[in-house]
Amino acid sequence: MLDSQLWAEELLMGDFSELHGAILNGDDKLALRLTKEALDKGTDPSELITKWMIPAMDEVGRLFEAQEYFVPELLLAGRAMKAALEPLRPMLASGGVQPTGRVVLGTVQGDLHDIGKNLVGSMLEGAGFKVFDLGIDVPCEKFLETVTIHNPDIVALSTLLTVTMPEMKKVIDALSRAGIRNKVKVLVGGAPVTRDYAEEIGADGYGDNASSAVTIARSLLAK
Ligand code: B12
Repeated sequence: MLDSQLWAEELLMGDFSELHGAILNGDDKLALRLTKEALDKGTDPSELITKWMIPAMDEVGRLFEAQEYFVPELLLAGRAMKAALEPLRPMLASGGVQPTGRVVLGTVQGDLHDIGKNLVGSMLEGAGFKVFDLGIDVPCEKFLETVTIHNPDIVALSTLLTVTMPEMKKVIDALSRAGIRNKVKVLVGGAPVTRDYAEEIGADGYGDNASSAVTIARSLLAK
């Protein structure tokens, strides 16, 4: 391929390594500015998220495991990621379609991670779902109470910590004990969660990213 052709392709795809670096270095102001600039140039929001922003957080996780980063760096990177996602959220959620279903969403008790959950929530909203986001560190009883009040089609549970994975089963068991398990589908996800684990705890669906969350949520509604 000609050099000029390669150059043109690169230009078309955009090089947002500076945004990647801003998140990695926990610079929230720079991350926000670069995201806004990228959007002004007409960059596809999902390309920004999947090709540059999520890989930055993966790299943060790798550095944390390697003990090159510690909790303060995790916090700063998380803050920069959130800042960069802010102008993207309305775009993800602007599907403009009629409500297709109702979802109660939350990060389970003991877990404070919410960046991935928020992305899942925005994508579901973009696909026309009405989302009740209960936030982070949500006790099992709160999920139960909200399901009873809002009568959703789906309860979507997120966790990033291995130690809080059993909380997902606790929610499913509580729904069963309350006699409402057959009224609602349970969708689970988050980095340590696997399809096998989802099956093992009796969840109805599992997704490993925000767009698969939408596909699976739609297929659960069709069942
Ligand atoms: C940022 C971060 C933090 C921030 C969180 C800020 C925030 N507001 O969320 C802070 C600093 C608070 C934090 C704290 C801790 N963290 Co932390 N953190 C991370 C980090 C670097 C990035 C997470 C992230 O945002 N990823 C980007 C998003 C977009 O991806 P995601 O969350 O995986 O979500 C996607 C999918 O999983 C999926 N998904 C997510 N939820 C759902 C739900 C459904 C229903 C579906 C279908 C899909 C789905 O779709 C999402 C979008 O594509 C990860 C490393 C990593 N690479 O994951 C460690 C990581 C998760 N943290 C870790 C640890 C150990 C901790 C601490 C215990 C550290 C400490 N010693 O204090 C504490 C725990 C605090 C607590 N009680 O929760 C470990 C967990 C290890 C484990 N398996 O248990 C990790 C993996 C780092 C590591 N490699 O060791 N952390």
